[in-house]
Amino acid sequence: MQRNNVYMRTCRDQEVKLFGAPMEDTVSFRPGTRFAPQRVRFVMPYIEPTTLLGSAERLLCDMGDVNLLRGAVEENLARLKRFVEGVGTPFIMLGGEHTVTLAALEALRPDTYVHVDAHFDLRDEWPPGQKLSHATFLRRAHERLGFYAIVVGVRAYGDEEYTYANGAGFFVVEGSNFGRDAIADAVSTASGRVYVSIDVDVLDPSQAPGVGVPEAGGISYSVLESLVADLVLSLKPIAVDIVEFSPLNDVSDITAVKVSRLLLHVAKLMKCAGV
Ligand SMILES: [Mn+2]
Repeated sequence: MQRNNVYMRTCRDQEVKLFGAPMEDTVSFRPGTRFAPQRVRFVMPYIEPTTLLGSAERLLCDMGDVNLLRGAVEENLARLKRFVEGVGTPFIMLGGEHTVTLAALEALRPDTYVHVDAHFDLRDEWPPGQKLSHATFLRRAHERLGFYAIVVGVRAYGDEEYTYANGAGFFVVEGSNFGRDAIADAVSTASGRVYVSIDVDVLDPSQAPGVGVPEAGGISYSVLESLVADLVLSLKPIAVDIVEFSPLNDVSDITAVKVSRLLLHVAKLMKCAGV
């Protein structure tokens, strides 16, 4: 198992394991996601560890970043998969581009996958001619693993993606004006071991400019906070990831503070859910 030994430490039972997956090898628009774990570590000491469910102080155990290469997609996914197999659930993985989720899914093989994202990431090729990228990873994952998926917040996609999601029987909660009833309906269809992936671009770009592929018209941070609470408390996921934060595109840490707070929120929820 390859790790960055600078941060590696043994985690206590009452802590939630966190590790960075700073992979950025298939970016099609704005670069910078590989710096996300570093920026979150920079911001974290300065924000209060307060969540909707009380303090998350000393709840996270930072295991550092998985040691990756640059531009080696398959090798990096193999390293991430080995790391996930070794680290054991539950954990929170901080990307990196969304492709890192493919490695976690291959390692964990959940029954239900929850995709919170402005995009489906279900292209067959993106850019045209490229089979494996941040915009195709969910299609590759589903072809290989065949899980059931719940998709929340999609608002920017191609027809082929919607068709694939329908054909695969995914539960889709589209757009940004869904209510808690729609989420309750979606959650009621889940079964077995659940994995939750949160792409920060589900937020409106005015609230989260620091992403690789911004799309107008997203949800607010407070909606995301309550959505994630509903998902984690009812589904008790074995692991959660937060991906696509791009510090190079952030302004005044607007996105960095949200990702940091979301991280604390997810850790607290996982503890409260008893996962
Ligand atoms: Mn995505």
